[in-house]
Amino acid sequence: MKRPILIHPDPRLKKTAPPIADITDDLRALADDMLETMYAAPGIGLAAPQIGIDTRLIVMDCVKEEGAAPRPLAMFNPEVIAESDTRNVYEEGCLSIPDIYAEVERPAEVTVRWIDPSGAAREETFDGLWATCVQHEIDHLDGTLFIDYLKPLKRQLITRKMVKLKKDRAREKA
Ligand code: K1U
Ligand code: ZN
Repeated sequence: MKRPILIHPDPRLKKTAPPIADITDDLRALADDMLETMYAAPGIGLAAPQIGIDTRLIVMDCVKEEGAAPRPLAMFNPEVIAESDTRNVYEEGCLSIPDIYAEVERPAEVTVRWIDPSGAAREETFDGLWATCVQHEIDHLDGTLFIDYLKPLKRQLITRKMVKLKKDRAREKA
């Protein structure tokens, strides 16, 4: 089932989500819903707080090549356990901040540990877009948005745009 995505500003996007104790069938179903929501958006990642769920679950699929097999990942309690000194600048977007893109600098490679839907512990080193995306998604679990890395004036401008977008959307609905 596709879920509605929260738009910034929203207090639920600014919270630190608590860790997951057990991977239940309900959480596996939530991961499936998040992947469906992400692909439909379309996007390359999604974190549970973006659909108003206060838990440490992210999904992503950064396969870009036309015709290549998809690689959906659902990560419970993901954490960065190592990062490279080399850094990468990528123009990021966010499904909670539609149509806004800005350059963000982050470690170029990160090693992430997480629990997969079967309950197994996994570890992998990501680079390129995968590294950018997984850091962006883990940030969501800690209440951080990519605009938090921008200068305050730019962030305020974007926030004002989003307030207007939300008002316009609410008016269209009424
Ligand atoms: O977390 C999110 O809001 C999803 C976000 C992830 C992300 C994008 C770019 C850099 C870092 C993290 C998105 O998916 S925004 C949409 C997007 O980037 C995209 C959409 C369609 C095709 C390709 C990319
Ligand atoms: Zn985002």
